Amino acid sequence: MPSFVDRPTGVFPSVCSLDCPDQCGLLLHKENGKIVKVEGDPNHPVTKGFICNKVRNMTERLYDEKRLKYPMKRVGAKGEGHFEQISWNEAITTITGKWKDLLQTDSAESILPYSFYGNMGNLAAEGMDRRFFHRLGASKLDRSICNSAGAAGYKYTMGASFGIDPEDTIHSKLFIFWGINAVSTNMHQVSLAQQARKQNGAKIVVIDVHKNQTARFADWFIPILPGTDTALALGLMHILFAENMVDDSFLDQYTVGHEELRKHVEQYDPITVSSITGIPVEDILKLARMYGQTSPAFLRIGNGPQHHDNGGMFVRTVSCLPALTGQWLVKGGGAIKGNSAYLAFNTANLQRPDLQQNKNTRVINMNLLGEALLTLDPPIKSLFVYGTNPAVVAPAGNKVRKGLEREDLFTVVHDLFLTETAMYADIVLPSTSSFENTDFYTSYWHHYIQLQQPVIESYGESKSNVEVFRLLAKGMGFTEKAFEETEAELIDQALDLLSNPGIVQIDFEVLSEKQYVKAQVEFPTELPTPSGKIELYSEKMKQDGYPALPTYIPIVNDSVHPLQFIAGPNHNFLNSTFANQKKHTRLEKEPEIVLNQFDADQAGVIDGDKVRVWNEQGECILKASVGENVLRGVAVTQGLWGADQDTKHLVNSLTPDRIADMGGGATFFSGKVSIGKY
Ligand SMILES: Nc1nc2c(c(=O)[nH]1)N[C@H]1C(S)=C(S)[C@@H](COP(=O)(O)OP(=O)(O)OC[C@H]3O[C@@H](n4cnc5c(=O)[nH]c(N)nc54)[C@H](O)[C@@H]3O)O[C@H]1N2
Ligand SMILES: Nc1nc2c(c(=O)[nH]1)N[C@H]1C(S)=C(S)[C@@H](COP(=O)(O)OP(=O)(O)OC[C@H]3O[C@@H](n4cnc5c(=O)[nH]c(N)nc54)[C@H](O)[C@@H]3O)O[C@H]1N2
Ligand code: SF4
Ligand SMILES: [Mo]
Repeated sequence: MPSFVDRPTGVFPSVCSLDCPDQCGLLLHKENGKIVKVEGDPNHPVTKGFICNKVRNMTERLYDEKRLKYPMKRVGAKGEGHFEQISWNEAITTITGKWKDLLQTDSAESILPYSFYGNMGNLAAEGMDRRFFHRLGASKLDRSICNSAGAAGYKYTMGASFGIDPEDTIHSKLFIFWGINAVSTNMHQVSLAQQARKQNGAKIVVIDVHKNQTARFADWFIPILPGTDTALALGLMHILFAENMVDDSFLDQYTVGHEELRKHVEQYDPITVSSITGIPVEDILKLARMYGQTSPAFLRIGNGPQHHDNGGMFVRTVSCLPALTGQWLVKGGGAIKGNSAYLAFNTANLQRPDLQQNKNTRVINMNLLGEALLTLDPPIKSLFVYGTNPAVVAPAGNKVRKGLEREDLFTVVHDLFLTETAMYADIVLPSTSSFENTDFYTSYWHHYIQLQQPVIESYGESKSNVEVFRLLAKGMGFTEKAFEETEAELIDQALDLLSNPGIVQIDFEVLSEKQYVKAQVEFPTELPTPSGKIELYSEKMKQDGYPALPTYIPIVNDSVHPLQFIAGPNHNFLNSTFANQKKHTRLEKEPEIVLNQFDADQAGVIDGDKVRVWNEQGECILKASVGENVLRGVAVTQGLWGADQDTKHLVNSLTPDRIADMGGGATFFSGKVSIGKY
């Protein structure tokens, strides 16, 4: 059987490689060697043939004339965007030559890899690259930009990222979407909720700082003040205990510390919680009773509230709720924050930490990129960026861009496009798209492992991440077999993990035959917490310097600026991906700032005005959308617009690079701004 690449025409199975929980099964329609249509795979058991508009329009991106075709070197000033074609040989020789010099003059620690999940393929995102940088002895990156505060918080309560199987939520009678804009960011969870609404009369509640697309689809939208969700969760606990809506036998059998918690939450009475959260007392009571009396009740815990100073504690707290009501034992009840622990694979086999030259190498938090480039001593002298676009997505963007301007910094960017970050590179390398690679994918929401085999030829001279790191290893003179292994071998090594019996039957061959396989996994009977139970009280937290019981700690408020600035993602982009495709930007029109009528009046701004948004870090110019879609004191914008359109659209010029309470997480949403008519 010829490979998919060798067959110029046909329909081929694939998987979406974007950083999205749904990880849809796809069908790629090919004519004359080109992909002409991207569709959902109707046989995929969870995503069932439905995909988002972003990816239905993927061919616009795949064959965008702006795609990088060959390696280039910089000929103009950093950030100016003047480059000249070079060969792969020259590119690899230049990079490895520079790095060999740095190993002499400085140390391997002067080199920093900077990557994220632009392609969720495990080999692309955390495979050969890790092997290479381990062997090199480079500084390590703490990849904390997305969900690390929340993951750390969830771990204190539940031990690891175990939630319920989303396929079970079809049985749920109550869906609480808490700080997640699921219509845009987890559309198949919304389809399941919609089905449950039809079949069981399920109710859908959205708790958010913004009346977003998901709030409009909900039965009940509860607006809340930013960063106060922990107080709301504690207030719900107060009522659940006070009105005897808790499951005592579940608490006795499966949890630690419920008596302490019962006492502790007495202070979070509805009046106190209302004054913190901005939610009327009667709504707090109504929500607690709805949650306490509906079964199955499902919580979808989003990424939004954990992008605050107190984000770890929020997730730690909210994930105690299903234990109070015993919902974990009801099919369709419980919660999902993330489900990555079910599909845990053998990262040691894949990433080979045994190759590490320097086990004590420094670790740099990716949220502090600007700070690190500008102030670290010994300095970072070389940066290798792949699968991420920090000039747009990293917090404190003006610092990041200033750091990237450093003349003595040797920057390499591997991407499909000349991104805002690549504009600062000394060497730019073209990347294949995921449809050109072999890789395996593990969703962090559903329980399926999926395979991608190359469907089309590599675009121009582009190369995959795996290939690039193989070439760099060769250029550095690394001779270990680890750098020669094939993609199929890497996949087999990664899926070989006896401690996760749910995946043992899955390997490259099985995946090639079936395309997607559901891991045979179940909610663990003993959780990986110190006690093996759900820790309402956590001794471990106490040791780590946190309150042992869930506690509301307000976000930092040391700013003179009046408005809490929430700059989240939008519907038609995937972070900054697609912000450079015309079709996608046309659908989004232009970046807006959503204001409350009261705040707009105060600033003399009317709907549709161009607004200057500023703080001590920088400024943006956004279009005002005035009304009642946010509470007073809150300003929301959506979309990581690029500099392509206008450098005054870079919303991370305004976001703080403070580090969240847990996991080294980002605090994108805890910043403040002022506004005025432009
Ligand atoms: N279309 C699309 N889909 C995506 C992405 C994308 O860019 N576009 N990005 C992907 C990635 S990497 C991720 S991490 C996920 C993120 O997807 P989500 O989990 O949906 O997270 P966010 O969109 O960051 O924020 C969710 C909601 O939290 C709200 N929020 C902010 N602060 C607070 C608060 O203090 N309390 C409450 N209750 N709500 C608050 C925001 O208004 C927003 O509506 O989506 C993934 N999917
Ligand atoms: N203000 C604000 N900032 C945010 C957020 C927010 O809500 N608000 N969200 C944050 C979150 S949750 C996240 S996860 C980050 C995400 O931020 P990023 O990880 O930077 O995600 P993208 O912007 O999608 O950029 C991914 C890049 O990887 C490239 N790429 C795709 N596939 C490959 C490949 O196979 N190889 C290589 N070498 N490159 C590839 C794409 O072309 C693209 O340029 O942004 C964060 N930034
Ligand atoms: S971005 Fe999400 S919803 Fe869209 S196709 Fe990919 S996995 Fe599916
Ligand atoms: Mo993310």
